[in-house]
Amino acid sequence: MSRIEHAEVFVASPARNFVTLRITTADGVTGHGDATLNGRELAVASYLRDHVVPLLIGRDAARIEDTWQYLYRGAYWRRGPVTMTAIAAVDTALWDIKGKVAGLPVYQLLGGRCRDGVLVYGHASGSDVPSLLDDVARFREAGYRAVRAQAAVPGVGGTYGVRKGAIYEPAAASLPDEQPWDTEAYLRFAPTYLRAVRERYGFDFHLLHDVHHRLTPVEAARFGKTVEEAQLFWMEDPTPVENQESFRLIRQHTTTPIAVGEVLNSIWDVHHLITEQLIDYVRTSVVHAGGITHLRRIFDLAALYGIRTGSHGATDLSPVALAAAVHLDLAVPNFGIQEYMEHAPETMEVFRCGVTLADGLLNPGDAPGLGVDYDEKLAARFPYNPRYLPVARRLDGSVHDW
Ligand code: EZ4
Ligand code: CO
Repeated sequence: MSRIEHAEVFVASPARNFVTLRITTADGVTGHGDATLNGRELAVASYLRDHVVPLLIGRDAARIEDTWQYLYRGAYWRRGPVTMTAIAAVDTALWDIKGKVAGLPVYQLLGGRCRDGVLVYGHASGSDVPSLLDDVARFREAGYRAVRAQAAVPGVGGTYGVRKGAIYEPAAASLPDEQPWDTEAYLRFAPTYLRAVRERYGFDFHLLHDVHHRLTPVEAARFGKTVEEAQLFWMEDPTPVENQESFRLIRQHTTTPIAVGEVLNSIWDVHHLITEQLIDYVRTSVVHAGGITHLRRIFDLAALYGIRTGSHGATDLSPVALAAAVHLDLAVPNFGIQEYMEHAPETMEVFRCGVTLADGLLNPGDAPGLGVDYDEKLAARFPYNPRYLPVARRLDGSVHDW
């Protein structure tokens, strides 16, 4: 038996903030887990340092499921992004350790490969339609088989998903940026650029779009219907997800596939969406939905209903979360697609990660465990940098979903 000897929480900002858990066993084996919750990082760091690490010391590192149950049920207070991200970090680190102890990559422990590689989509965006079209071409030339398209709504500043520099980063190093939102302008404009992408480049690649919770159910139904001719792979988060039943209305009006789940944290948060077949892709992630153990449980439930996976994978999920996602994506039968954004060079220097991209597919490599190392000495040169995600306001000044 290999006992957990210590566990450390690192908070650093190599290009952006990441919270990373490292667990070390008495035999000197280390495992890493991502614990990053964008804009609320220190809450998870404290949950781990102050409440979870003392429970880990002396535990058998091999008992992954038992540790998950102990942390989940043992807290009494359940679910929610802070709790589930903290449990996820422990779970991911223990899978990493189990792989290293076995001398096997984690996907082998999960049942082995179901596919040759993990299909990803890249994020094309533009400040107008011509620049979006150029960006789509850039991804196609780089070998991507699937591209998400987002463009700034004319006359409305701050539309979700438009990259300013080389790396997309919506969180501001200040109080939250307040961005205006005009639903009617978006509903008029977004279908025109999705159509323009298809007119220019045809249909032999997957096209995706993220609505980012901005519409009401009936607006989302209208949007889905309007864009049917663009044959989207999915429209993502068409409406806020708290009311799972509201997706039935969207479903009744359009065949545009629906993807939901990046802000959800547990199987109970998606269970109605799945069992009522109200969505097509479940977007819960390793880091925000309880780790590999719990995400596998969600994916298995989804498989019963013909729903495929499409995990969240923006740059605020660290390379540890990306590697864990790729191992799981490789091993589940109902994999759909994986979101992928390139990390900044500073991030990749701190997290040395074996995941590679070729021909639009990711592969995790065959190193034992997750295949990611964390250089804490280098990380210490990038201190935590408090940042907030933006807040959206309607034209009348009232708060909207960002
Ligand atoms: O806005 O991860 O599909 N991807 C997304 C992301 C989220 C960020 C929030 O931290 O919606 O870009
Ligand atoms: Co999204």
